[in-house]
Amino acid sequence: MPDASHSSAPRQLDVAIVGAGLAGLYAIHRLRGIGLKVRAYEAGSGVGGTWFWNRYPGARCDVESLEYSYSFSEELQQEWKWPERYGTQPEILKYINHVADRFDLRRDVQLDTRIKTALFDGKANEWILKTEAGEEIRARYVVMAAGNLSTPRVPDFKGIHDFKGKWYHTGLWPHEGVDFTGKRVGVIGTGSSGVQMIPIIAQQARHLTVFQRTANFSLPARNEPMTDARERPHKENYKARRAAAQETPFAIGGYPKPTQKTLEATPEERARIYEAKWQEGGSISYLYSYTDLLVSKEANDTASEFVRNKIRGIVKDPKTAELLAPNDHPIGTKRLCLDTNYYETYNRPNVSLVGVRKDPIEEITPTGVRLASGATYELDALVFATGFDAMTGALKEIDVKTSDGAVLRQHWDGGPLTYLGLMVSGFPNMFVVTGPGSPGVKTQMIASIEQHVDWIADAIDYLGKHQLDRIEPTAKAETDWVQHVNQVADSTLYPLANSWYVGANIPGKPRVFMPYVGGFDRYKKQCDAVAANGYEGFTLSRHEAASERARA
Ligand code: N01
Repeated sequence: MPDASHSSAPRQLDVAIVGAGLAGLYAIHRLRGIGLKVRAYEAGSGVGGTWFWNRYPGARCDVESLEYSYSFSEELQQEWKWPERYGTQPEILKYINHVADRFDLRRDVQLDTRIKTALFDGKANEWILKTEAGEEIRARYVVMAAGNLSTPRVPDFKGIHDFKGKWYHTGLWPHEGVDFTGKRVGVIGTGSSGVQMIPIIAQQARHLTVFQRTANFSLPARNEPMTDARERPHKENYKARRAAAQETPFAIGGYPKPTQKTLEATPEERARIYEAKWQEGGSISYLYSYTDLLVSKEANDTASEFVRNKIRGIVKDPKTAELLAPNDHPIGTKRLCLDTNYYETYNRPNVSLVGVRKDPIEEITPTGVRLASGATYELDALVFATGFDAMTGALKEIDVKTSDGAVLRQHWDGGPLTYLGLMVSGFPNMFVVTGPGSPGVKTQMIASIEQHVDWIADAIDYLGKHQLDRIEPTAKAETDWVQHVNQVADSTLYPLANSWYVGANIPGKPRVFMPYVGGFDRYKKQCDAVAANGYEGFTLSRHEAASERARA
């Protein structure tokens, strides 16, 4: 059972971890392994982070289950049986709970505990965290494992609180589930969450109205029960496959690297390749068709148009098909969705699509939705698949400060600044897992989590072995890294899309490209080189208070 005791005396730790999702749990395991006293603080009433909260119908990972899992234990990866090609939310949550039990992680997890403030006391050289309930925790280091898509966002629609029916957000889904049988349901948002949920809700609802601002590209997932033919060769070579995945940009193995430029192939060859990938299912394979799909607009147009034509072929009503065919961003520059019967769903008589780009939602009325044109839609239930305050939301919700007067919200006022996505200048001993400036969200997330946490654990271990106790990036290293992250993004097509990668879904959020899109392989080499060169770009020091404590 988790220890949920809330003591009144400050708790003293080596490392306080914020969050007990996939990142926080691995951090407990890894940091404990080097002899540190650690504890993770989790706002939810269970472990699992994203997979604890996102329980909407059809929630499933779009990275294959044999890839989307921890690699740190060969026994674990051999023993765990994934029932399907892609893991469902309940299955992934079951796996995470299994890991928590198997590695005895729960005794260092405190559930139902939201961290509200984090203050670095420079004199004492320690972080002081305070929980919502007023508990105080002191720790030499803090690891922010609070997630990138963990701050759900419902747009500030007028009238929302007067809606008489029930409304839901995908990221805060009721644990008991929701039965939409016989109801008139509205879904706002057609990102990955909406695309997964819409076909399932359509099967239950009397009528489903989808409000779409931006049409998104989606490819068939081609999910199926796990076959021996898929599982056996993978498990026979698990270690080698994991190592090979680390040599790829997305940290996902099994797809041969492209060698040819798009326009070097004939139109017939391209059509054949795209069709094969469409039939195979999965997004990485499609984006790996040619070397330049994410850097050349002309090249990308061919892959985008192939999918648009597929949509036109599937959706029977030509007007609906055209509305669903994305035309404002190159394929892959917003998160490429994977679906099961998404476009087919619009052929159902009980489903209608409403474009709200030209005619935006004006207000939520007590009985439904009203658009700027005055058009109204009567609804019994409303679902917001409207996304998250991505990448910076969770850290900005915590009041992070130092005794020198640094305030994280101010430091990040113009967009997030980090060195390697791992640390922030002016905030010593605070590590971030898969944060802005890291490739995390553009990769198989668990691979990035393991790489980040391993790097952090090695850094803390290095400090201890060299009688040091403070690490902080220099302002120059941070500036140079942010510049590099932007330059790399600008050399691709990514910035052309209004995505959450640039904060476009949050009105007023500074438009800054947040993830590092240079690839996991390149990033890992850079992190390894920095460490091998004595933590280049970081200032490492021994603090006086610590020296005094040691002498006492
Ligand atoms: O959120 P999103 P999500 N009026 O931000 C629309 C991961 N994930 O929860 O594009 C009308 O992508 C918004 O429109 P627009 C994955 O990384 C993974 O779906 O801003 N519409 C958009 O259509 C993913 O990328 C998996 O114009 C409004 C939608 O809401 C990330 O989570 C599954 C609006 C939000 O889409 C987030 O996905 C699920 C407004 N005022 C999620 N405001 C898998 O692994 C927003 N929208 C499969």
